[in-house]
Amino acid sequence: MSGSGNVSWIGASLRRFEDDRLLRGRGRYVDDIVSPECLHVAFVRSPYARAKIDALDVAAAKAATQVIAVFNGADVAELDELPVRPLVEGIRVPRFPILARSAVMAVGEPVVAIIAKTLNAALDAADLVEIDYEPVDPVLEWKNSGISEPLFENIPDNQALHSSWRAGDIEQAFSAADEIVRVRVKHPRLAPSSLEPRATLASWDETAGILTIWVSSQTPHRARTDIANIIGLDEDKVRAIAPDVGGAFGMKASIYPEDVVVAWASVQLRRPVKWTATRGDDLLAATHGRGATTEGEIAVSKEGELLGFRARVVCPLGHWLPFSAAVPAWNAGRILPGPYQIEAIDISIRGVVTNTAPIGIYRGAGRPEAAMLMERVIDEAAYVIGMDPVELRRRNLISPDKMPYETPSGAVFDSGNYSAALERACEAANYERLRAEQRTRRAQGELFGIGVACFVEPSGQGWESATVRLEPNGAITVATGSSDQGQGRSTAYAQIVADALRVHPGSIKVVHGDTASAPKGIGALASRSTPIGGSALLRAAEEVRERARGIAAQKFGACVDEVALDADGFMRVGSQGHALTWEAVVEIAAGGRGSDGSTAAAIESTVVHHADGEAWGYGCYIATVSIDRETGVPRVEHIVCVDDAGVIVNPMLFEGQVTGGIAQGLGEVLMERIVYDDNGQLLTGSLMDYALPRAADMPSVLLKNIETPSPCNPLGAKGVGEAGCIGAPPAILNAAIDALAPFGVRHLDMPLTSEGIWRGMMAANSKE
Ligand code: SMO
Repeated sequence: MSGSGNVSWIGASLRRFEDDRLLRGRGRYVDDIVSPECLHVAFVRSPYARAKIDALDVAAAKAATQVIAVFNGADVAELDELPVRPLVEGIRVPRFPILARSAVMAVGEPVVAIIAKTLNAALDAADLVEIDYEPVDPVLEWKNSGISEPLFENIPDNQALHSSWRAGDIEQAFSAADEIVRVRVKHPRLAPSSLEPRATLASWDETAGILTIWVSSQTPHRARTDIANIIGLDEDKVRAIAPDVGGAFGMKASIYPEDVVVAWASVQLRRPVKWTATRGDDLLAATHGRGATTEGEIAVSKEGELLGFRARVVCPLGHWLPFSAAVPAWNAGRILPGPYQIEAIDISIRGVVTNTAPIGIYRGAGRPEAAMLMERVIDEAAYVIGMDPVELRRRNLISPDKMPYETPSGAVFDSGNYSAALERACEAANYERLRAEQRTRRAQGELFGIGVACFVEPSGQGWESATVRLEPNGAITVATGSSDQGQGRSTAYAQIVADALRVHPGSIKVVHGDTASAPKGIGALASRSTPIGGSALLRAAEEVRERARGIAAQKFGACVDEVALDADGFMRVGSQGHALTWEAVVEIAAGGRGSDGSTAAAIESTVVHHADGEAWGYGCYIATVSIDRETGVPRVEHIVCVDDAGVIVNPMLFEGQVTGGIAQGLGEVLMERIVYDDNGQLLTGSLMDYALPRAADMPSVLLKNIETPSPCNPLGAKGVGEAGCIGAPPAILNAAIDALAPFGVRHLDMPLTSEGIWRGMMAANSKE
């Protein structure tokens, strides 16, 4: 606990403490954990998108060498189903068995689990399972009418969720408009593609009656609760540990049927059981992201006043619902019309079941869908009324004096200056000069476009927990319910506590991801970890500090408000005496207790912090794109990003988050796409077929920020983890369409493949 001088650790670009270990290959991921006598699982998965199972023969697999057990749907029929958050009223949840019983509903659905002494033995035995399927035509997209055969009895129209938001006089707005502008956006399905695929290891301790499950999860506490409920154990008999997790992006926010099988099999067989997904397993049966079709209609006056907005969002859900299945649709609906002041709205969302892999939350989870629709329709409106797209935005952004602003859909934007973000981005991009450059380059025959996008990013509701402990040996340990998947949380959290306790962040040990040592938490998702998780830590640290101050006051014979804390320790204000160091405080607090061998913390505080409201980050991005006239190959030349994440704990982590988000957003708009054929067969089952962006695809980026503290949490922080993949796609798509404006092209589909762009140019050419 060395002194820290008078520097403030919040706001310092500290290098990540975790990197030395992670970059040297010393990370410990689930698959690295070796358990003696561990069994391995192979799943036999459905080769059909939809089929009845007529017969199942596992005799040969059971008899195979080194095979310990073979389980099918009948064996796990007693287990409960995976839980779904009932976020949207009236949500209808498809019945989903842990292993398929009489029917399969998607390619990749687990049907049989083979448990063997080695993985290869399990995989070999999987080939011996005989299943007779009777294929049925799958439902891959929602059809407005003519549902011939519903997928689930309780969902007769295949529509699992529906909701709407209406405000203002929408009819009046549309009849008063000079122009009504419509756009339609089809989001490709995406694979979240974390570096580490899913992995689960479960170990049943017969003596203690405890099941320990190591799971690559961003929500270990919920994994514990869900696994315990499903397999019928008390929650306190299950310990979940998320060790190092190599990325998650929403894909690891729910447990999967495979996790349940691993946990249940470990209890049944009284042996450790491990399963690690391959990349192919994840492309096939982990949650996908996006996939929505959105339609927007905006009523605009000649002067550029946005009078009214209608939107319809249809989200495919797949054949089972992960815990947060309703989030993308719900977020998209409630966030629209984004950062613009439009009084009259009519927005509806629906989620539909399909014979495909489930769609879950994926970095942004509805925020990118809302931003894309809004930014496309604004650009089209600007084009139709002949106004510069920046100017149209400038006239309609919610003005800072309206903050906090209640949107027509009932969300409350806590703080911010959206216009300042737009002006800052224009300044940083040198917007006027860019337009001049565009005229020059166009005159030379180049296809060069400029795209702007403004967006908002809600960063979570509810609570998170934290414990701060002064250990008897003087160490400071902090534990958080908000776990880490590579974001650098240990460093950022140590900075927050270091500031409150006036110690060096390197002296703080951050513990997370283990239900046995961290207080119950929600987990790391929805951009909430810093605003809510960080605020819980700040408050716990302040409680510890105040208790220590009380001890110091007693020692000095002073009132608490006469005691100040600085890097040397606690001092009586105005006195020249020695400071009482943290070590000394610990000694006093532990006084007497050490003698009975107690290892209880000297001072400890646990706080469950409930956010006062939702902190809304926001930003404005400007992208430039050039397109090769002969081949249609697009090149993103530059992106300027202005983000407001409120108070920034670590600017280097902020930059890392925004840059990574841009890379994922760039993949989304330029190249990524999950493809099923008409029979529901996955055509993008490997990274040879599913295109991820590479380092060389990244344009140069210029990151700027505005710092408006959020009034919703004591840190003043807002989320920024999803910003890059909310702002970058619409800025890039708008830029690509602007590049083709000389052809009269007003629409391009994502992803922006050279083929699609070339066809767009050809089609526009032939119309002339
Ligand atoms: S898509 Mo995030 O993990 O809420």
